[in-house]
Amino acid sequence: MALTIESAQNIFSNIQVPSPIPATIALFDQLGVDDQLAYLWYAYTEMGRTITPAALGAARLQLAEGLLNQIKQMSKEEQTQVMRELASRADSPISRSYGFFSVNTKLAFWYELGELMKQGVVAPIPSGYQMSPGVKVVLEATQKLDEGQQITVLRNTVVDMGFDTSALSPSSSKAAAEPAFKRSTPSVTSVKIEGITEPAVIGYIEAMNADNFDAAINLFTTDGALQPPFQKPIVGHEAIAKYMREEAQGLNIMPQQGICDVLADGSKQLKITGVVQTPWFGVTVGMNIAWRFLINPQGKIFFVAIDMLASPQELMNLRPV
Ligand code: 45D
Repeated sequence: MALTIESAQNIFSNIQVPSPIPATIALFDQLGVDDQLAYLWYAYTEMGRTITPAALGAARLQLAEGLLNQIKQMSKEEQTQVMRELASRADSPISRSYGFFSVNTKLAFWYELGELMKQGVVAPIPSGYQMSPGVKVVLEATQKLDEGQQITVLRNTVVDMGFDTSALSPSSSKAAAEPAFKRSTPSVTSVKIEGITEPAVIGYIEAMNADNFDAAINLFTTDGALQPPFQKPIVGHEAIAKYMREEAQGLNIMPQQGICDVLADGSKQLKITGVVQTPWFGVTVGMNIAWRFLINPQGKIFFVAIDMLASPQELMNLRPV
């Protein structure tokens, strides 16, 4: 029987617990634009976890510098207007430029803007702003999340901002080369996963921890797919490699335990849980993650889904009870 991505997406789905992250973002999406900006300011400044600026690097800041310099020269009212354009995904020059940024450049841009707000160079909240009750609802929902979930909400709201450039022809965008993320902590080298010996999986984790994406890609079938949290599968070596260069640099991946089911045709389904750290927050925030692998009879990765766990208890619950 040929493997299909549709069927692979459903492996181990009998035990998946819905993540509270999309529900929190849905609440955020219902807020007005000024409330969204205020929410992000409170959520970011009161989260108690700070970004590791060393992770950014000068090369990445350079990509956002043009926009940041324009904003610095504006009046407070104009600055507020730009932020409203970004949050409402308006079609304006700055919102378009932002829309072409990679995920990490978007985060670097907001990190810098946040620093300028703390210095008083940029207005954090529009003058005369009155908070609506909805902001409190979203903040309270956010406080109930664990830290890894909180930074994922922040990340996803920032990624969704700006004009949606996905339908614009790639030739109109000058996709800048993705700068390297400096690792703030040494990468995890010896990988041991309780219950798992599958070479493709061990090799995948080791390669990802070394930012060796070529080695990771070579473990996939040519039609293989990787499904990031809350996203559609990314199919084929080239697309997966591009995604990894943009979004998987500098991760510390620490799988803990897993299960492996061997099917009649020799293919294998594995579920592994563990903790991942992003270079943005270093060792201070651990995200609880599951990987669901489908390995073909030849030992190649046909599919891997990366899921955010709903709770730390899920790290242990590998089988239905
Ligand atoms: O609007 O095996 C202000 C894959 C106010 C690859 C602000 C993976 C105004 C394969 C505060 C200034 C990658 C899928 C805004 C594994 C305002 C694989 C600023 C998983 C917006 C394991 C806000 C990786 C700011 C994972 C500065 C799960 C917000 C990685 C900054 C997850 C937020 C990484 C930041 C995450 C969030 C990173 C920096 C969740 C970073 C989050």
